[in-house]
Amino acid sequence: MRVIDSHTGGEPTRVIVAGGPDLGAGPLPLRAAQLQSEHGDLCKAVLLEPRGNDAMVGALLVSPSAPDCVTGVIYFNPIANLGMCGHATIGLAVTLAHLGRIGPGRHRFETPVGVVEVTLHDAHTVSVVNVESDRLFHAVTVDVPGVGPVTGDVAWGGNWFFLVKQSPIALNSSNIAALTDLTLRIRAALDEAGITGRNGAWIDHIELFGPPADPAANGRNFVLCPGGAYDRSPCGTGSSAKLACLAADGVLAPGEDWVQESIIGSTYRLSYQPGANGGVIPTITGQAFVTGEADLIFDPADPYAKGIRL
Ligand code: PYC
Repeated sequence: MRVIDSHTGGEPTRVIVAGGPDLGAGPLPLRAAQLQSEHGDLCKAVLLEPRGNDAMVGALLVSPSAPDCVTGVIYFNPIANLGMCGHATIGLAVTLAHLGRIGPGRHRFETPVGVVEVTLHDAHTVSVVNVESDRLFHAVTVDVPGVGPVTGDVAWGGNWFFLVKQSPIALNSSNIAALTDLTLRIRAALDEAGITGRNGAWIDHIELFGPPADPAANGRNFVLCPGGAYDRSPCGTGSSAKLACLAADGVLAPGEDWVQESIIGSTYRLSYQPGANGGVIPTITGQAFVTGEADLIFDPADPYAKGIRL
């Protein structure tokens, strides 16, 4: 299997460019479900240690069903598929440019949750116009064992998020273990209380906000990803959910910029336009860098060929 690795604001992406499973040519959401149900072990083997790490997001390139798209793509993490993934879309654009498959300008990628438009500004800088994002619930309070009541919004940005405006723990890198513990507890409390996204969807990402370290930014975040890793980048879909909340609160106007800083200090420049269904159409601009090209080997004699799963 041929892969190209990159990082976007520190968050890794592994694009499978050859040797991935053949999912045929049906509707993309069905092919994504098939990837998870029939090739889940392979997805884990691609991403987990010893080949990768649990922060890594995989991107399987597939034929698009929409004729004007350069590619279809299914994003996955070590436990499941992602609907969309902002950092991985920026990484994918830079990877396709590295391969000479796209040049500067606008391109469309088809994801299982809709088509996203990508503008490659230069070898590293990419803007992504994401799927329409919206806030489903405002100011939901959950009782978090060992912590107390925590209030946040439930919003969609291509994945489901619970967004807490004021993190009870300072957002600095020395607190990453404590922030991970807190967000895992919040997610368990949401599960326990039966709070979900639309149609019972699991809220698998938890996002905490606080003041930025750099005064040029508008805010800092910490994002828990589904497998328990934290996002090194400001999280493209989480930033989209944040824009939906800022718009719903009347805090940010259409076209106005918002600079979102991650827990490691990397940034995205964000803005939105009103969506057709009452939400927002986010634009996320960030930078990615290719870090490697590799042929992955899955040796049947290797006791950890399927990845280390503890
Ligand atoms: O950038 O959307 C994102 C993302 C989701 C999970 C990790 N990164």
